[in-house]
Amino acid sequence: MADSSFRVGFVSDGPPSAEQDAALAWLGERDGVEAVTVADGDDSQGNLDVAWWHRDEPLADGTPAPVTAALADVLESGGGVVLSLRAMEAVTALGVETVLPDVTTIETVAEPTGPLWRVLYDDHPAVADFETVRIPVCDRGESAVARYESVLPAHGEILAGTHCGGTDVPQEMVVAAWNAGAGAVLGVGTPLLFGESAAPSVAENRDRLAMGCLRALAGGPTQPERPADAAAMAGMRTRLGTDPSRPAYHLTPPANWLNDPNGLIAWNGCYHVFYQYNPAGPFHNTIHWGHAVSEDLVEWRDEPVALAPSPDGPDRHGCWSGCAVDDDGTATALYTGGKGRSQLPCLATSEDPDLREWHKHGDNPIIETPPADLDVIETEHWEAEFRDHSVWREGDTWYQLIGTGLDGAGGAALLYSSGDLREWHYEGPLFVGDGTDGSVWECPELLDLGEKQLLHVSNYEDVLYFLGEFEDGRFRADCRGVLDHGDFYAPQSLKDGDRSLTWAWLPEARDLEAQWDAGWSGTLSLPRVLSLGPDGRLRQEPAAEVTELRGRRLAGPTAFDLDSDRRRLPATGRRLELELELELADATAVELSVFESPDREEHTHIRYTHGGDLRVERAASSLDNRAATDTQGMTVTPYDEPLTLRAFLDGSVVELYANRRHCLTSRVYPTREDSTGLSLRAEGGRASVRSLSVWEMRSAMATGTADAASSVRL
Ligand code: DQQ
Repeated sequence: MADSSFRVGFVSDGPPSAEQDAALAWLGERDGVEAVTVADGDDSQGNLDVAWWHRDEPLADGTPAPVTAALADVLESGGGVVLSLRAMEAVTALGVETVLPDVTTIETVAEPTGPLWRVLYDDHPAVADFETVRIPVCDRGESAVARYESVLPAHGEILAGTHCGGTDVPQEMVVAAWNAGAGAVLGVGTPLLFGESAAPSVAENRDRLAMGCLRALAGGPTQPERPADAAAMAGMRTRLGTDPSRPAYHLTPPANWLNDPNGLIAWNGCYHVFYQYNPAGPFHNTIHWGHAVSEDLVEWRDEPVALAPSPDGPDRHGCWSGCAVDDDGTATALYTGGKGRSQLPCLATSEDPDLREWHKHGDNPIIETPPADLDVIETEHWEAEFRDHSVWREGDTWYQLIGTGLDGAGGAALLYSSGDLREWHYEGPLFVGDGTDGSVWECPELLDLGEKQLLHVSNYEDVLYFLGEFEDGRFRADCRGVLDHGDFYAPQSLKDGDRSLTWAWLPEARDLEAQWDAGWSGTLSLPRVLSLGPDGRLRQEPAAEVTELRGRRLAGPTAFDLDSDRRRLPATGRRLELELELELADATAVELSVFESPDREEHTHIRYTHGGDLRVERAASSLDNRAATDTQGMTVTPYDEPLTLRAFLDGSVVELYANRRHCLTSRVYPTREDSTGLSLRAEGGRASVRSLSVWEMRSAMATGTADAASSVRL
C-alpha cells in the first residue's frame, strides 16, 4: 500500500443479517478504509486489498460458490482474506486447508471474551496496537463461533487461544493464519460482534482488533507459518532466548509445550530424544512428537516434528507417549493414539537414517481393545485408562508394557508379547499396585540393572520404582522408592551399551497463565545413569558427559568451616553446577541458598538437616505469585557418610543429586535480574564444607540468528 488507506471488500452472501448490516456500517465509518460490497456477480472486487467475509449464520450448504470465487480472485491477485465468525469454515472451500475447525456453534457470551494471543506472535500487525495478549472483544450476546479445539489445521498456524472471564482457555483456538499463493487468509472465529453493545473498553478492543486484522491482511499478506525446519525452530529458540527462566543446558522445546520424553533411541551414531509436543502453544493439547538430536549428549539440535496426529486416523487427537526400538535395522515407534475417548497403541516405522520421516502402519491401532478379562478403569475422558508403551526384545520375542488402572486394585503394568511388533498376545499383568500406589500407572518401564530389574511407574504424583526380579512374565519387588522427590515425571530410558540413560519431564511449577506468558512450558531432566550400587541399592548419577557442559570454574576447589554467619560464595549465575561435600559436625542443619538476590528478597533454600533430611524451600523463590511456594523434601540415607551434593541450576531448574543415590528436582522462578547469588550458613553449631566447586554451565541447544528469530515474527 502506498499510504495507510486501503480498500476492503465486504462480502455479501445473500440477504444481509442484522449482524452483517452492523459490521458493514461499522466498516463504513473507519478512517482510511474504502469499503465496497462484494456481491454475487459483482466484479467490484478488482483491486481490493482485503476481502472480509463476516458470517454469523451456519453454513448449512457449505460456502456459496460465488463467495468462494470472489475470495479466490482476491487471493490470486495477492490480496488478503479475513474470515470472521462462521466464515472461518470456508478455508477448506478455498483450498487452503484440509482440516475444518472442529467446533462450530452458537455460544452465549456473558463475560468479556476474546483472543488469547500467542507471545511468539505478539508483534503480529493485527495486535501491534495492544500491550496485552489478552484481548476481550465481546461481553454479551449470542454469537456464532468457529475454532480448532482438539485438532490443528494441517496448513495453517494458530495465532490465538481464548481468554474468557479473566481465565485463559488456550485450547479454544480462535485465530489461525494461512498463506495461499500470493495471498493470505486470517480466520477469526472469536465472537467479534458489531450488532451488540459492549462495555466501552471491550468495544474499543473489538474495533482495534478488527481493524488490526483487516490492515494486517491488506498491508502484506504473508502470515506466520508453523516453524517446520531446523532454522525456523532455532528462530523460535532465539526469540525466547532472553527469558532468564528458560533452561539452557536442559533440553527444552524450541517454544510451546513439552511433556514426556518418548522414543529414546541411539541410531546411526546419534542420540534421538522425541518428546510430547504441542506446536500450538505452551499448553497440553494436540500432542505431536517433537524431536531433538545429539551426537555426544552435550550439544543438541532441534529437528522437525516427527509424528503428527492424522486427522482420519486413530491418533486424530494426539500421538501420546511411546517408545522406539530397532527392529533389525528399521526404527519402529509404538505410541498411544488418541481419538475421542479411546486411546490405543499405534505403530510407525522410519527408513530415514535421521529419523525425520515416519510412516504410520496401515492397520493401526495394533491392539484394538484392552484385555477383556480386566476391569480397566473408565473415566469421563477415557473409555479405558490404557496407554504408554515400552518395548524390549529377549531372543526372538518382543515384550511390551502398557500402563493402566484396574477397578478395585489400582495402578498396573500389563505385559504383552509379540514375534513381529504388530500382532500382540496379552500375557497378564506384570505387576499390580497394592491399592495405595495410585489408581492409574502411566509410562511403566522395566530396566535390567544386572542382578536386579527396576520397574518404574508414574502415578500422577510420583515416579515410583520397584527393585526386584522379572521372571515368567511376572515382577516380584524386593524394595521400592521414589525416583525423584520433586518436579519429575514420566521418565523413559535409552540403552546405551552397558548403561541406561534416563530422562524425565520436569513440569512447570507455575500456573497456566505464567506458562502462556513465557511462550514455552516443560523441560527435560539431565540424562541420568541408573544402576545398582555394590549394596544392591539404586544409584542415580548424571551421565558422565554432563561434565563436558562445564565452562569456567567460578569457585573452588575449596574447603572451609561454616557457622551461623552467612558466607556468600564468590560465584553468581542462573546456569551453574555446584559440587559440594559437607559434614554437619555439631551443626543441626546447613542451608545452601541459591538464586539469591543481594538483599535476599528472593532466594531458594536447599536445607540439609541432621538425620538426613534434604529439602528445597520455595517460599521466597519468586516474587511472582504465580509460582509454587511449597517445600519439597526427601530423606538422604544412609547417614553414615558426609553429604555429597551435585546441584544443577539452570534458569528455573534446581536438579539435585545427593550421595549419588537420591534426587530432588525443583522448578523455581526468580524474577529479579540480580537473583543469581549463592550463600551458605550453618545452624546450631559448626559444619564443615570439605570441598566445594562451582562452574558456569554452557548452553546445550543451538539457537538461531537474529534473522531466524525475526522470521517467526512478522
Ligand atoms: N502423558 C502422555 C500420556 C501419559 C502422560 C500424554 C504422562 O501418554 O500417560 O501427553 O505424563
